Amino acid sequence: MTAAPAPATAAVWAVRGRTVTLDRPRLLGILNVTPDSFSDGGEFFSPDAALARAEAMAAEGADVVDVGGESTRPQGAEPVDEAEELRRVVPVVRALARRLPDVTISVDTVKAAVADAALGEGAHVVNDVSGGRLDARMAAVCARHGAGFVIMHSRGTVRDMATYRHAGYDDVVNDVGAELEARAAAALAAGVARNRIVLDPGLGFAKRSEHSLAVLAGIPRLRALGYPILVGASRKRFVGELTGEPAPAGRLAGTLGAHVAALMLGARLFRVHDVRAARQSLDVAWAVRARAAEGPA
Ligand code: HH2
Repeated sequence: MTAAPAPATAAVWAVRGRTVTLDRPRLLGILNVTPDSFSDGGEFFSPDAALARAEAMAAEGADVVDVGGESTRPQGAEPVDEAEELRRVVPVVRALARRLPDVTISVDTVKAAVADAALGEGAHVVNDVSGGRLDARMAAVCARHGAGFVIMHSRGTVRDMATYRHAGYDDVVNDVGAELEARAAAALAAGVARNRIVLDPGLGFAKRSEHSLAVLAGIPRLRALGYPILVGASRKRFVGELTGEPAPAGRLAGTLGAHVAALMLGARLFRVHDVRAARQSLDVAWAVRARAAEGPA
C-alpha cells in the first residue's frame, strides 16, 4: 500500500448525473432479487415485491437501493449465468427507475454485461464485489456510463469468495489496501473518474472474523488511499461469531455496533438490510461526532 500522502477524501460521490454528498452517513438498502442470499434470499424475487421493498427502504431513509441478482453466500454460492442474472435484475431496475426516480439505483454484479444493461435502464452505480477483477470490461462500462463504482475487496471466484479459502494475509489491512489500490488504479486507467470511486474492504470476503475486525479497525489506513469507504457489515458471519447469534436476522444489534464503530473510524457509506435501525443509529452517532468536533462541552 502506498505510504505517500493521498488526496483528501472527496466530500461528494458523483454517480452519473447526480451526486451523493458525504456530509452525513449514506445507506445502501439491500434488495436481493435472488432465491438464495444468506439472510433474505427468496423474499423479494418478483419485480412487484422488489419494488415494494425498495419503496419501503427509501421511506425509511435509504439513499441508494442496491439490486443484486447473484448471491455470494458464505456456504459457497452457485454462480448465476448471465441470461438468468439479466432476467432477475433488469426488470427490477427498469421499474425502480420509472417509479422511484429520486432513488439512486445501484446494481450489485460482477458481470459487465449485467452492469451495462442495468445502467442502460437507469441505474447510477455499479457495486462489484470483485472490484472489476472478474470481468475485465467492467471498469470501461462504468467509465462509459459515468457510473459510480464501488470497488470491493475479495479474492477468488463467486463460488468461493465468501469462504476462507483465500484468507491468507501477511498484514491484512496492508494487503487489502494494496489490492484495492490496484483495482482503483485499473479503474482510473479505464477512464473511471476518481470522484466516482468508492472502496469497500469486503467484510467476510476471504476474511475470517479476525480479518474483518482488523480491516474495520484499519479504516483510517484505507481512507488514506483517498476514496470514500463503504462497509457491508449487515448480519454478517463475523457479527454472529462475536455475539454468538447464529441467525443472520438476529444480528441487528451487533450490526449497528459495527456500523457506529466504522463511522467513527471514517466510513461514510453502509450497505444494510435494516434501513430504519441503521438510519437512526448512524444519524445519532453522526450528531455526537459533529458535536465532539466542535470541542469540549
Ligand atoms: N456483501 C454482500 C454482497 N454485496 N457489496 C458490497 N459493496 N459490500 C459487501 O460487504 C457486500 C456486497 C453479501 O452477499 P450476499 O450473500 O449476496 O448477501 P446479502 O446481499 O444479503 O448481504
